[in-house]
This record gives sequence, C-alpha cells and structure tokens, in this order.
Amino acid sequence: MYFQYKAPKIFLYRSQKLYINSCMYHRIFIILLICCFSWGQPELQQYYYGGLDREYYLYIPESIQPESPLVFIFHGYTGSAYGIMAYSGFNSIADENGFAVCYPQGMIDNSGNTFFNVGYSFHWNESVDDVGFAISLAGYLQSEYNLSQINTFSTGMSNGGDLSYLLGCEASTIFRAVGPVSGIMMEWIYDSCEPEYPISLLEIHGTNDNVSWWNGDLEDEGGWGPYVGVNTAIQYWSEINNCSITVLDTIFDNNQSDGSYIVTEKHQNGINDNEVWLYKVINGGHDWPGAYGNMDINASEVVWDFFNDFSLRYNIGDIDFNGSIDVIDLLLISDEVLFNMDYNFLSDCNNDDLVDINDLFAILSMVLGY
Ligand SMILES: [Ca+2]
Ligand SMILES: [Ca+2]
Ligand SMILES: [Ca+2]
Repeated sequence: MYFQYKAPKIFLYRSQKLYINSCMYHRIFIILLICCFSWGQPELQQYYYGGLDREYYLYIPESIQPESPLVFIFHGYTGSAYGIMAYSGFNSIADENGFAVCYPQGMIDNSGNTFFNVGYSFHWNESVDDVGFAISLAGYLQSEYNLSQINTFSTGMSNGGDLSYLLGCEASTIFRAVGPVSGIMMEWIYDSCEPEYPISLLEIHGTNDNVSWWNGDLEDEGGWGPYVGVNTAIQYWSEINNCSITVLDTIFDNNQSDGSYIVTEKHQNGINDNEVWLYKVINGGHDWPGAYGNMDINASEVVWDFFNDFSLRYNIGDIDFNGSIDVIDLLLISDEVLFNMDYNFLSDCNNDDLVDINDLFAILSMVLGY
C-alpha cells in the first residue's frame, strides 16, 4: 500500500467499492512499475538514529559536482522508499539536473504499517522522531558526499508531504524549501509552527482528495486527527513569508481524459524573495500527478523546478555572497579564524569541517590568483 489508501477499516465509509477498485488499480500500477525499475538502482542503506536502525536509498548521479543540492523524498502512509523512488521518477530528474536524492524508509506502527510520525491520532503512543532523523541524516549526507548544506529540500507524498510541512516548521535551518504533494498540516503542527527562517513552499493537491481532504478535518471525522484545510495552510505560509502579490493562472489541460485540470496560485514577493505556490488540481484525487491521477503535469518535475528556482547560488570562499572571491572575503575569514567565530561552511575551503589558517591561505591564494 503506497499512498495512504489503506486507512484503518473505520475510515472506509466513503464509497468503499470505488475505494477498493482505485486501490487495486494503483497497486498493480506500482508493482508493474517496480518490476520495470529494479535494474541498476541504489541499495538500501542503514543509519542508526534515536535508538533505531533506520533505512534509506540514496541516488547520486555519476556526473554530480561538489556542493550539489540534496532532495529528500518521503513516502506515504503504508508506502515504501523503494515504491516512491520508482513512481516519482526522481532519479532520472537527478541525472538530468545534477543533484542527490534520498528516500528515507518509515518505521512500522502498531498496525503493521510504515509511517512517518506527524502525530496522527492513532499514533498517540508512537515516539519515533522522524524530524530528528531527517535532520541528522541530512547533515551526515551533506558531509559524507560533499553536498550542499544550503540547498537541501524535502518533498513527499501524503504522509511524507505532511512530514515536509513539519520539517518546514521545525527544521527550516536545514531545509531551504519544501514541496508536499497531497499533504496537509495537522492542526497541532499549524498551531505550533514557528520556523526559524521563513522558507518557500509548494503544495500540489486535488480538490477531490478523499484521503487528505481539501477543506481539512478539524472534527477528526476521518480518524487521522484534526488537520487544517489546504487554503488555510497556504495562507499561513504566505503570511509568514510576507508575500504581497498573488498571481493566478490555469495550466493548459494537456490530458483531457484524466478528469482534472490545474489552477496555480503563486504568492510572491516574500521575505528573501521567497514564494508560496499552490497547484490546485481541480477535481483531482489523492495523487502524485504525472505518475497517477492527474496527467497534465509531472509533479516530480514541478517540485524539482520549484526547488531549483529557490536554490541559493553560492561559491565556497565567497563569504559575503557578492559573486566574487576577493579581499573582503579574506578579511571576513581572517576575523572568523582570529576570533574563533561559529563554523561557516562557506569559509571551509578544504571541506574538513573546520575554519582555520589553512582555509585562510586557501582564500589568499584564490585572491592572488595562484
Ligand atoms: Ca487534465
Ligand atoms: Ca565575496
Ligand atoms: Ca577547513
């Protein structure tokens, strides 16, 4: 079960027949996709965190450059890292664009389903710290594979999208932007969300989503626990980013047999040029567009383009971000070394996790053109 369809039985009061058919269809689709996909893919990796053996897949294109972006992709409730790696097609987007992709695997809950802990009501007794896990793993991968400490992002399907919202709230120093797909903000997350930095956010969501309801579920009728509606969540992120312009548009209805089309709502001109985008899939369901459901767009490409647009361009050694390595940067790093200031990765020219005299000489030689 890959997309939250296998909610506990009490949730199945909505059109059970339709639900089961759509579930079977998606299962067959995913099984076929995985069969075609198995060759040449990364192996499952282990990572010990919070007293647990966690697992993830990491895909790094052969031609990747140092300081390339890192994208986390979290699967849905009862889903798997392998499943979302197969249907999202993110590895080939990484090949074309030069970034690394990490697909963490959720733990198993009391019902025997894989999950990421965002505090669903039936997870009241779960203590798995997926936020801590994501932060820790991001730091490890950045350092181990020389990936960007700034351009690290999170997306995910459904439960994985919900976690991306939570990471936006609680780990905004690690994740530069987040892009939930069919995700929602649990009410407790909405109420407690205070990002250290406001970050850009993209949500792709169907108005007829029968799992993560468009208008939210504050009364907890669906059994996941209370969550706010999509508009409420987008409004919140738009406000914390101080976005002052909203641009509406309709995407060309490329596929007229998928039963849906997409209206975009882009909140722009925010703090640090941040933007908050909503891809509203009119009549769309609980889908990852392009893989299943709406076929007018490829959600994975939209998410990557969004992350790419909001990546910070920088060069190691250009400490003041002005586009050149010069005497000002030399003075800045001298201060950092002399006054033992906090670690700044832009000053760590030899990538040894220290800023010291070696980095000062490295910048000096760059300034002198050696
Ligand atoms: Ca369409
Ligand atoms: Ca500079
Ligand atoms: Ca160094």
